[in-house]
Amino acid sequence: MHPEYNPSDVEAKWQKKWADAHEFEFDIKKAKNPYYLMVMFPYPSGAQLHVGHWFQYSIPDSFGRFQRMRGKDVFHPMGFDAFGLPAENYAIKTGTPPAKSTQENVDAMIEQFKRMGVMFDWKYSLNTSTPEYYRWTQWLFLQMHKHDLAYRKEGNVNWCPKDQTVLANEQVKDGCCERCGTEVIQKPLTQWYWKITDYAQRLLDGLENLVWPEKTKLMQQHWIGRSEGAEIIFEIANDEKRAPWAEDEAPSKITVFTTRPDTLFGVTYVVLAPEHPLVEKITPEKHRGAVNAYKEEVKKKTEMQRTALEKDKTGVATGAYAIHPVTGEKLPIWIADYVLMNYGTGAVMAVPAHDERDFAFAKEYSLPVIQVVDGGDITESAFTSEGIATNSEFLDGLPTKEAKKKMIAWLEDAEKGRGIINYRLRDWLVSRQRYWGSPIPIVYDPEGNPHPIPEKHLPWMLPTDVEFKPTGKSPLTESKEFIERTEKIFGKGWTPEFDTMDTFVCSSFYYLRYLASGDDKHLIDPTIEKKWMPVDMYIGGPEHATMHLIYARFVMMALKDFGFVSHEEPFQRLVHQGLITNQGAKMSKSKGNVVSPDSFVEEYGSDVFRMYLMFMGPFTDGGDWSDTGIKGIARFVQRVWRLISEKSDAKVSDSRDVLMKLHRTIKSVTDGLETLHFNTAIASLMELLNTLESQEKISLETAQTFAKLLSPIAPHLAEELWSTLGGKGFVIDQSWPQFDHAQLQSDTLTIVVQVNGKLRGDITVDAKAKKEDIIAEAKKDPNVAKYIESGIKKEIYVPEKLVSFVV
Ligand code: ANZ
Repeated sequence: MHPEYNPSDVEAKWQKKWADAHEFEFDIKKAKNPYYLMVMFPYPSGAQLHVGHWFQYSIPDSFGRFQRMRGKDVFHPMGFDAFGLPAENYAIKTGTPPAKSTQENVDAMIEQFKRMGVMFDWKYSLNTSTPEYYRWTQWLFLQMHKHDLAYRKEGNVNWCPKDQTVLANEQVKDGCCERCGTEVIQKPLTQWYWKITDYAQRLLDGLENLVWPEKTKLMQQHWIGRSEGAEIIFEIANDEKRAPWAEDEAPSKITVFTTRPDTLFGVTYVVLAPEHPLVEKITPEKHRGAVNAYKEEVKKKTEMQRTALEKDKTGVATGAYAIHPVTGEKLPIWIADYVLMNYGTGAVMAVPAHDERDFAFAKEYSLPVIQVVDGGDITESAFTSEGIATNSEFLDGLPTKEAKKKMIAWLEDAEKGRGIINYRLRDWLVSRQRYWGSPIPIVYDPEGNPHPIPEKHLPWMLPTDVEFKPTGKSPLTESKEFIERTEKIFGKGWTPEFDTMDTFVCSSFYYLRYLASGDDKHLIDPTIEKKWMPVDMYIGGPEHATMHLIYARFVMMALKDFGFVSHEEPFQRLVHQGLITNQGAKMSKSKGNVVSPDSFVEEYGSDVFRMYLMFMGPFTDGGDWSDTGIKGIARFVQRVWRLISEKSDAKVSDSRDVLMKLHRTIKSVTDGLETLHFNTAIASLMELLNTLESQEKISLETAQTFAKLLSPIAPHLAEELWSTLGGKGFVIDQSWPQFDHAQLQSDTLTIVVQVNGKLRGDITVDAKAKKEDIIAEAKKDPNVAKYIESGIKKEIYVPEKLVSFVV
């Protein structure tokens, strides 16, 4: 009788054996059959790894182990996204300098990762806040600058009053700071941007060949927001009572962006965004009071409040008029907050009959509504679908698509407009007024002109003589050392750029730096890039659908254009893990509902804990935490241990039924792991266990196969089983079991027999039996026989399933 399986001894033993044998040390140069597996790296936030981390990191490790046993050289590195607000806020709270607390947290996390038994080779790790890493963040900035993709612009930016920093559009969620939830305000500032908009079309086109969740691709499409339409020029009516301006400054036209040029004959007024620079110039004296008062009111609203469809429409007339480009009719010019300055041209031709917001506005202010598309009713609401043009002179009778084309051709001909493609995507605002980030490698001459810092000065060190508390000004302005360093290198009166970079810059290329570990000469060696990129499987949360996952694609494309990499897309296959919740809520420290895995790992071992998380449901679904089922998994482990240690026998061979069950299990575990349905893989191993337990003895070969199948999902247990069975080397170095098609089929079939549609019995026949023999057999069944005595009118045979008699 073997003793109970003791996970904590066994797991420590195998972790040591793996380490002693350098089992998971990797060599990217030697690998022959590369498979690059990446999981989005964590923030070292000081928290202990919680259940959600275990879910996110231990399960992909199982996928990696599976690919390794299938003969792939699996490169599965892990690093730390260490710059940014979480680490900085933690440092502020605890009073330790972020460099120190970050390093402590990283070390603590590495220890916890080791307890999981994951295959990471820490030699390939990275930490984005170290000078070795951020010199490349800065190098990337210089490359962007060199290729005219980095520029400085003054404008209204999103400002978080709590975090005291600028935010990119992507970091504003429903008008609030994505990190702290504070309502974001607009603030005029001069900031650095990267021209991601130059890549809008390529970012859209590239999506097609990626094996990504459809929903994520749709979110990116929506974020990039391609609209085909036209810019149309409306002359401004020359009105005596207009605002006084010098003759040469006279604004003469408004350009609008529309996706429905076919509705041009239905325009009844024109709307400018309240911030539009023309407003001041066209508004006659008499209307200025009302216009300015309205502009003040609008300043208080967030973009979200302004654009909500269901909100009451507000606006004021400017008193100026525009001229319809075709009919020459005079149209009033209004300002209204539903028109935004930062989309299209900040001006709209309003077609109340066919646009909901224009419809609501026209009803509110009693403006005319003219139907120009047939096919729907406009008494209650606008008709926004396509239809047939009407009331539209030369467009009449044309379906919408053709009417658009014809209208654009007319406008281009008359030089009153042109067809254009508009994207919702905005350039990426990369500067931040915070301490804990990579300094932007720019210095200013005494006249204030920016100059890139020559590469030989990289890494451009983040100074340490700084109070890192946020004050609204960049904390780096306080560093004496930073200012002195700049003057020493560049000359008297020169100043450094005080802003640091958005942390999304750090994570936009880290997939390349894992492959360039220790290389401080190149971003990445081109032969290695060719061999390893793109990442074969990237796993991470769906919350990164737009930010990180668009930035990384943009940076890879730009690096390809600069000649540093050969591929254009970083991540070929993408999977989002589900969320582990606690009573329905996301686990987070601030909510105080974080579940620590420690006591469970202590009691049951890390294999049981990992398997239990897998068993909660499909990896992509996540689930609600509850510990009620963990004992069931622990029992499974003990049963497997007993089975293998007590029943396996080298002298025994298995029955046909046992072999069939085994091969069916190999098939379903393989399918389950390939598709990340670890729960079904475990369920079929449980069924196999039931079958094997019912045998007197099982063959050594079957027992060994069981250990191999278990190896990706319960790595320590599997090693222990393997060595108990006398297996050579590590089980993780064995090749993955193959199933035999011939063994999947049973020798016999069970056929049900019906009489007049009612079930009357079932028969067992040879799998190769002929139709006639099966029917004859069915007739002989005693229960069937008594119902067919009266004589059979019809016989039906559904192969491998049923025989049906009609009497
Ligand atoms: C006339 C029109 C008629 C429009 C019609 C729609 C339907 P997407 O598809 O999102 O690109 N628009 C343009 N610029 C705007 C701005 N700065 N703020 C608010 N709305 C703006 O939307 C383009 C449409 O949104 C444009 O087409 C314009 O209204 C409006 F039957 O022009 B349309």
